[in-house]
Amino acid sequence: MENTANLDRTIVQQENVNLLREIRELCNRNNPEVVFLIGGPGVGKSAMVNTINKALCGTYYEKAKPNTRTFERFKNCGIQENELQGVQKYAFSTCLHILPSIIDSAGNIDENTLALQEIMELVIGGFIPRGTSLAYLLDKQTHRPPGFLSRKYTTSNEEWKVTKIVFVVSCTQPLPTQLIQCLQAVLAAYDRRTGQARFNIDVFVAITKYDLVAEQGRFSTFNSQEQITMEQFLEYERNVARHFSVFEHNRIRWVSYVDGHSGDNPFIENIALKLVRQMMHNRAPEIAENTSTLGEDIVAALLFTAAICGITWYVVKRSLSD
Ligand SMILES: Nc1nc2c(ncn2[C@@H]2O[C@H](COP(=O)(O)OP(=O)(O)OP(=O)(O)O)[C@@H](O)[C@H]2O)c(=O)[nH]1
Ligand SMILES: [Mg+2]
Repeated sequence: MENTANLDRTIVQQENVNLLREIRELCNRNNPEVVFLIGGPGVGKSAMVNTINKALCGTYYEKAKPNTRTFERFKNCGIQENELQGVQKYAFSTCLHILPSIIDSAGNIDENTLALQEIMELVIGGFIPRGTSLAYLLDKQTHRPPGFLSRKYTTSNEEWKVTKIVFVVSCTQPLPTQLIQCLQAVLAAYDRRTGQARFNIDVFVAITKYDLVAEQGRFSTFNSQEQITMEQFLEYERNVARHFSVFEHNRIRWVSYVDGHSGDNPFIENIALKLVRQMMHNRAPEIAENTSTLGEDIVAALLFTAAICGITWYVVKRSLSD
């Protein structure tokens, strides 16, 4: 039994080396992806940042702190070059700047309001400076007409425009259905002039704390009070599928490094590396932008004709008076 477990571990370790190699190959591009973690309080967003950081740099650091209250940015998964160890050092020392950047946010309560939609839009557009408190933004919107923050934050940082979203839910907490609708409303927005979608963003759902599922048999569970059964987990997964129209491969069963897990765990890192690989795949190309509508084309043609007539009239008039 123990031999089988060791064999499994060795196979996964080897697979992780291959994943690191694949991720390095995916670094052959110009700009890093920007991944925005959205979810309710305490679902494990910050633990996820730290786990990705560990899987990609080789050592565990608590980069993202618990009880997040602000919007925090982790450039290149929060890794500094001098932190890279072993295989990871070999893989990424020359392409660290292409690894995805991650935005960790304060947990959102389960609501779908215009105020929250505006905040999400601004974060996605790269308008909210790092370190800005979510409570501050919500407070600013109180008693003010919608659009106040859009007038306050007018400068977008290209480097922080979101390209991928991971909606983080915990299998031990109720699904935040209002928050899901809030995000869906934001992503459904389109340019009223051109009819084109405003955002071209892939959405993934990470179901965290999979280690708390009693029968999963791969991860040790330290907190038996919070445990759920596999049947409950599968029902949760079906519920996620009902509320998100994401394909199965965009749903991830996630486990993070937390206090209970000591030492390296190749199974945890396997999940993290697969997510990073998915994050680094190219998005579907944007439809070529055609900003002019038929009405605008007609107006442009009329203006052009008027200008030609004006010039001709001026030339004729001058030649007659000469
Ligand atoms: N068992 C288990 N616990 C986890 C996992 N991920 C996070 N936790 C625990 O869940 C709690 C909340 O984790 P955080 O990462 O701080 O959650 P968060 O979503 O960032 O929370 P806020 O910043 O408050 O919104 C902590 O006690 C973590 O140790 C996991 O995969 N398994
Ligand atoms: Mg947090």
